[in-house]
Parts: sequence; C-alpha cells; structure tokens
Amino acid sequence: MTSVDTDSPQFRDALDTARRALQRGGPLVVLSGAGMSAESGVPTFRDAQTGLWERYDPTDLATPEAWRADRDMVWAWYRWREHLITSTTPHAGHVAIARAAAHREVEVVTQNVDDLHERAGSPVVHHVHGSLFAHRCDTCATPIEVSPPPPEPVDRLEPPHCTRCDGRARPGVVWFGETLPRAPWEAAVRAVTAAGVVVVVGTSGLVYPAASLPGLAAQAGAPVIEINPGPSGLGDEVDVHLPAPAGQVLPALLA
Ligand code: BJW
Ligand code: ZN
Repeated sequence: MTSVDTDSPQFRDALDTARRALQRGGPLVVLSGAGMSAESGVPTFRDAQTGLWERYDPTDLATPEAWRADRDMVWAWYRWREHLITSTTPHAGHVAIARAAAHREVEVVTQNVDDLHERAGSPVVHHVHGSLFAHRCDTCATPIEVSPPPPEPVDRLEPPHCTRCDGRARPGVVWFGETLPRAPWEAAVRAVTAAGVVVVVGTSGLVYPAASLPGLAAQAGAPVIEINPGPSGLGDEVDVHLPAPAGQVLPALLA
C-alpha cells in the first residue's frame, strides 16, 4: 500500500475541506469497495495479491462462464473466501461509520460481499453486488442452506444439490454480465441522489454500474469525498481526495 504523510500540510488541508463538507445537512452516504475491508485482512480484487489470489485472477472467477466451465473450482474458491471473512473482524473505519449513525442519518452502499459493515453495527447497508452468504440455486434461485465452509483452502468442492430441481447451490454474489439485484440498486440510486454528502472509500471505480454512483451524487449536488491511498478511476466527480487507508482516516474524519 502507498504510504502517505497524514501530517503533511496538504493532507491536513484536504481533511479540513472534507470535515467542512461533512458539516452539510442531509444524509451521509458511504460508498464502499474492497479497499474498505483490506485492513480487516480481506484481499482486494485489483491490488497486488498474496497467497491463493496469486494463482487466480479473481475477476476471471467472478463470471457465469467460469461457473459453467468449472463449477467445483469456483465453488471451492468462494467457500474459502467465506471462511476467510468469518475469521476477520471489522476495523476502526467500519466502527467509525457505524458510530456516525448515532447522530445523523447514514446509509452504506457497498460493493462488498462480506458482512463487516453489519458486524460493526451499521444499521442500513445496501449490498449492490450481493452477499457471499446468501447461497441460492443456480437454476431456480431457491435459497439454499449450506454447511460451514472447510477451514483449509481446497482446489475443488462439489456444490450441494437444490432440493427443488436439479440445480446446484451458487454464491449469492453478482458476477460480470449479471444484473444487479433490483432492491439494493434502487436504494443506492435513491440514497446518492438524496445525499447531503458522499464518502467513497476503497474502490477502484472501474466496475459499472456501481462506478456511476459518485457521479450521480455530484450531479445531484452532494460534495463527494474520496478515501483511497492509491489512484482510482474516479475523476471530476470527486471534490476532495484523502490518500490514506480507510482504517486510519475514517475515525479522524467522522469523529
Ligand atoms: C484502499 C485500501 C485501504 C486498498 N483503504 N482504500 C459500462 C461501461 C463499461 C463496462 C460496463 C458498463 N456497464 C456494465 C459493464 C460490464 C461490467 C463492468 O463494469 N466491467 C468493467 C470491469 C469494464 N459490469 C457488469 O457486468 C455488472 N453488471 C451489469 O452491468 O449488468 C447489466 C448488464 C448485463 C448484461 C450485459 C451488460 C450489462 C456486474 C458487475 C459485477 C461485479 N462483480 C464483482 C465480483 C463480486 C463477487 C465476488 O466478490 O467474487 O464485484 S467483480 C469485483 O469488482 C467485485 C467488486 O465489488 C468490484 C469492484 O471492485 P472494488 O471494490 O472497486 O475493488 P478493487 O480491488 O478494484 O479496488 C480496491 C481499491 O481499494 C483500490 O483502488 C485500492 O487503492 C483501494 N484500497 N487498500 C482504502 N486500506
Ligand atoms: Zn433449484
């Protein structure tokens, strides 16, 4: 991760600008991506990766084509990620967002398929890319309860059968080429267009339609604050960029 000097005058100026933007009335909307979970130990998609991530391009596995080509491999990978996430905990940034909801209206719109915002106590979380834990039949979409994931990564695992048809359990996430679930997507669009201020944290801003949400907020008149230690695909829609890790800057910003 890029190291930043959070004591520099430039960073302090940016933090002051962001704090003033937060003083505007109206709901605070947080748009989070994989970088939000990074300091909890969940690997992102597009940063340099370690371990199992080195063997796979995660975005190659996040497709219906990958599922059709090698279901047992994709299922094993998602089960391993479930295990990984259940062994992590929310960090100070998740907690700061949850605490902010005690004194103002806060809605979280997340691309993340983990449950770290909920476990930190955020009351309103819209999962626009679904959830790792909401397994359903790949054929008839019936929800399917599955056993806990194996504690060690395995190369292949057969997904359980559906009880209603000859389909199999699949993860409840949104793969490339699939439509986003209607209710969270509509809630996300409503939230950003009604926002008083928007904080975008830990996303490369490359995946659509989620990457269009900061622009919608800016068009509707909300100041957009970006927290990301690295560069992103977001541009003019961002009013102030705080180049620091979420766990470090969110507690300072929202305190
Ligand atoms: C830190 C940090 C720290 C590090 N603190 N920050 C319009 C234009 C072009 C293409 C399209 C378009 N509309 C649709 C498309 C196609 C496609 C798309 O966008 N492709 C692009 C890649 C070009 N979109 C879709 O297919 C979407 N569906 C759709 O549009 O349906 C309509 C349709 C149907 C049929 C045909 C056409 C259209 C669906 C997208 C689904 C994305 N799914 C995934 C996998 C989810 C399941 C899983 O988890 O396995 O979602 S892909 C992956 O990327 C995942 C993420 O949610 C998503 C975004 O990634 P994110 O969160 O931004 O993470 P990273 O890794 O990219 O970035 C991390 C960032 O954190 C970095 O910037 C770091 O610097 C930063 N960071 N540490 C703060 N400590
Ligand atoms: Zn079924």
